[in-house]
Amino acid sequence: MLSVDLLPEGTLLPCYDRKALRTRIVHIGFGAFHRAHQAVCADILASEHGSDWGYCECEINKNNKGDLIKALRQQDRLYSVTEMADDGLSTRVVGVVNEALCRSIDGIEKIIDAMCQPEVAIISMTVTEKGYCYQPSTGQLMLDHPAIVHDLAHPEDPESVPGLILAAIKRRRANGLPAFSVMSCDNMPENGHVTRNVIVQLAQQQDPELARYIQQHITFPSTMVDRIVPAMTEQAFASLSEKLGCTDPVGVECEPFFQWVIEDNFVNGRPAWEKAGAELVADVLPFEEMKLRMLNGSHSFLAYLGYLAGYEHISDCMDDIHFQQASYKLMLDEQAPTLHTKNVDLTAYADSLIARYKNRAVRHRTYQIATDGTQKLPQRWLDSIRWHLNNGSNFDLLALGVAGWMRYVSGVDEQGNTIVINDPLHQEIARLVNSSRDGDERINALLSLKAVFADDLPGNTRFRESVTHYYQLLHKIGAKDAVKQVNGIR
Ligand code: NAI
Ligand code: CS2
Repeated sequence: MLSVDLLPEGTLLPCYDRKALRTRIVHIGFGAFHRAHQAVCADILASEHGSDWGYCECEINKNNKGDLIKALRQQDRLYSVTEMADDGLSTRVVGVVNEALCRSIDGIEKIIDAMCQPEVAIISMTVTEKGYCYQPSTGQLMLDHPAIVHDLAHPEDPESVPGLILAAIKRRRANGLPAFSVMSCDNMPENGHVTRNVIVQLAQQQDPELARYIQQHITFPSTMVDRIVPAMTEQAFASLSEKLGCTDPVGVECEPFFQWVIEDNFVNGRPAWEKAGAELVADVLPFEEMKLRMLNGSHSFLAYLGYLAGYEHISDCMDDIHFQQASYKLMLDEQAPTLHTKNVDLTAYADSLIARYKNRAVRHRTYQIATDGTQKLPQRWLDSIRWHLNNGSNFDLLALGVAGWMRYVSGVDEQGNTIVINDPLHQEIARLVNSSRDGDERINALLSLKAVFADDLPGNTRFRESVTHYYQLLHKIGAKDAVKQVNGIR
């Protein structure tokens, strides 16, 4: 358990009156990222600027047993965030969690009650791309998603994120309470639009009048969020305990870098995030596109090919000069030209990303980044590939990435070991893989995943030929040499 008295000298402690905090943001998804990003920003505001914006943290997944929330409550809703640089570390104890709820302990009713407290002005979330129950290739709500099917039948007992937010909006409206803003902090392009779409589409199925109310009264600001926060492994917890002098089951480690760009569109007030380093802008899209394609796009490239090559961490990939150069070229030659970003030095941005990837103190596993590929590929790679197909330009590295993903989800690594595929569509993927022979048949089978490749890409000869070429190359010479070869010719 976190014990503030044992923490090393220099640890930043919440030096503000925690009792004065008010729950004004309800956050869904108390994962590693939120703990190290938005909550830290609120903590800086409370300690340095007298902010009273506190959080109610919620875990709504049915299969989440609530260990984390229990641990958080046991340590007076305090937890630590340790920033790790190659040349040292610094820890802060975050104190802005005012309440913490978990469906399996408290029930969904308590969570809806929390969202309907009069002072709540913002609902935010970090629930991974799959939490939105949408089709990644189209952005549309999946009406056949099991959680959505459930929520349509039982709107008062929601299981999905859109269903939960809708239930709270409905109740607030019925009780005459002011509207809130709904802010996604997940890695999706125009994450505000995605969130609005899924909630409005769900409302339309239940009550078109409620859908109209949402469109008129609720805002869905988009955000670009950036900080590398690896999942905490047993090993990471053990090394964190050594650094802290006590255990912290809620603690996280992350890189020092922090960026948050927020569309300034809130109906019921917001914290002065700009005082803690966030940028409030009118249009987030150029920032999101840049980050998703250059950072997340190169991350996914390193994840699939690096995993196949036997590299456990992103920093291990950086030790291979060909992987380092290939990811840099992917950023600048194949992603940068597709962007609408203006007045940003993209070469400097790419340089800074490589420097961040080299940070050995951050143990960011390729396997972690490789999860949920079906939810990530469209916005990280496929929109850029469409751009190149329209412009007649080269996309060899992106095609190698797609081939690497196909090779990876085939479920066996280059040494013949099983790869456990972690993806919401893993059953569908396994069915396609098991019913196809390796080679062209496998490629065709995986390209038939409409949620990923939509209707256009499977029929595009240039795309198919390029992916097939690199898929064969991966089989022939393996990921390490394939990356070396493609890096050499570009
Ligand atoms: P995590 O695994 O620690 O937390 C995931 C959270 O999402 C958990 O609270 C979980 O309960 C919740 N969740 C997952 N599926 C859900 C569903 N279907 N319905 C409701 N809740 C659900 O992961 P982490 O690191 O917190 O990342 C979460 C998301 O944050 C990422 O997917 C990404 O979109 C965004 N992000 C993460 C960064 C990182 O470096 N970890 C950096 C930038 C953005
Ligand atoms: C990563 C991101 O897991 C992934 O897919 O690419 O979580 C990445 O670490 C963050 O977006 C960095 O801000």
